[in-house]
Amino acid sequence: MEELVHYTFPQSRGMRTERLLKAFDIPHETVLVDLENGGHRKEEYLEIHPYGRVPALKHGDMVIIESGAILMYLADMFQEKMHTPAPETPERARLYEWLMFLQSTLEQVAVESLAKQDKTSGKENIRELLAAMSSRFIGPYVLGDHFSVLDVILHTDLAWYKGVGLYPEGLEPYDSFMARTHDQMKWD
Ligand SMILES: N[C@@H](CCC(=O)N[C@@H](CS)C(=O)NCC(=O)O)C(=O)O
Repeated sequence: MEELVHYTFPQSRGMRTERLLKAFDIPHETVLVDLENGGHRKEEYLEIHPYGRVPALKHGDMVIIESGAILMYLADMFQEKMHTPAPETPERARLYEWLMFLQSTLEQVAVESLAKQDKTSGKENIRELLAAMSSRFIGPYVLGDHFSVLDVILHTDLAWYKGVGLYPEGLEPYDSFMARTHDQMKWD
């Protein structure tokens, strides 16, 4: 396998890709891009990521950016290990739905509420959206019987919401899901 190089920084969207690589023991090199000191604006990094953000992933000579795209790339590359559903199956459809939901719909609500410093209504909006999506949670893991890429991303995103005070406590199946998947996440 050609080497994987992950460009990231702690407490960034690189957490999503980092957690995925860690949870499934995918060998890779990590390059820390120092967001606090302008490492992402340096010319050498702009050759990796054209608009200077993290994460990015280099696989051999190919570079892919955008955390959601990287997740799907890795999910296809390690299809068996990550229990990625085959294309054109209902489970694959659920995977696409959830990834887009988490990265666009839900993240937008979170980012806006943090920007407005209105965590109370942000948390309530998140609760409503997650409650609605529980109909798409197959169980015991999101896509059914196996711990997959989607469980890692849902866990990582919900852990981030917990960290910033936006996690809607007491909502099932999410509270149980977080407890059930904790060890599989291989937190440091
Ligand atoms: N949609 C992108 C967002 C990437 C992003 O905004 N990353 C932030 C860290 S969370 C960043 O690199 N910020 C540096 C900057 O905006 O200058 C993704 O999911 O990869």
